[in-house]
Amino acid sequence: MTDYETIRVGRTGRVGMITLNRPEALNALNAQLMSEVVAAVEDFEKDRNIGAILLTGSERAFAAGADIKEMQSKSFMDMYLDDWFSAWDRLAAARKPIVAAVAGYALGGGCELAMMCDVLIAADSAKFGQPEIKLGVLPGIGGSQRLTRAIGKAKAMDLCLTGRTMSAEEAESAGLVSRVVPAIDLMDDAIATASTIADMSLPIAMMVKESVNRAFESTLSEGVRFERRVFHSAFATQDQKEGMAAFNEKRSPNFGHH
Ligand code: CO8
Repeated sequence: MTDYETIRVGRTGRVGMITLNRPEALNALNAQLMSEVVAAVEDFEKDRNIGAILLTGSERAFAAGADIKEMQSKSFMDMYLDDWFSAWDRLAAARKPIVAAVAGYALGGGCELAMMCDVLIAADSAKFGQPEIKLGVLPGIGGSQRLTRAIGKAKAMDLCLTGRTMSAEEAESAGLVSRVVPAIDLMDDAIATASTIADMSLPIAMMVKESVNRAFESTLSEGVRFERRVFHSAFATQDQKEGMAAFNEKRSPNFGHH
């Protein structure tokens, strides 16, 4: 397995695990961490024995944002020519489901990273926010778009314009997170959730992710049409035959992921 310096990578069953690991900087996202996370995700994407990815940080911080020390002295052309942080788009484009397990700070790029994932499980200690405005910048890896789609304009404006943080409880009632669990249960819950997804048929789970995401990128009628075509194509898989046979035979399905 590749040697990484800013993340830890492992697997449990069919779940690929990525843990952000820059404790000295509250997991601030620097360029190295971005390349390592993206490389690890892309390795899991290619691996047929992986059905879902779990991304997490530490108890204190999922990630406290993009690395301010790394960015401070950069010029407009440094950022523009390098298309700084555009590689995160490759994580957002991952086709296998990604579960984010968030404890502590998920601020700025950390909140944006969590929002690129598909199922967001928050510890009751989690704090979300887009405080970039306090640094004289603004969200830069999708926050102004994904947050607004997730929680609506009024709350997104409030968070992005004041830079305040939002508790896990508020984030759940606003629709940002899938569910909140006691901090002590976070990893067990997130692993169980990722394992449940990973044990579903892989092609169908990928189709589900693609179809739900379509809701953000198309009109309702286009999205419904897309879903219908994907639904029809599910009947080309062995897993559809197995899933429906198992139901009718009153047993658990044994998906072969093809
Ligand atoms: N970048 C770099 N270092 C950080 C960051 C960060 N985002 N956050 C924390 N650290 C470092 C601190 O500097 C400190 O290091 P040191 O011990 O060397 O001084 C260490 O982590 C511990 O942090 P604190 O001592 O500050 O810990 P506290 O518990 O007192 O406070 C907070 C925790 C409240 C999370 C505080 O650290 C904080 O406010 N951090 C910054 C949060 C922030 O503003 N995040 C947004 C960053 S900008 C961004 O994310 C833009 C994304 C889009 C980029 C797109 C480019 C195209």
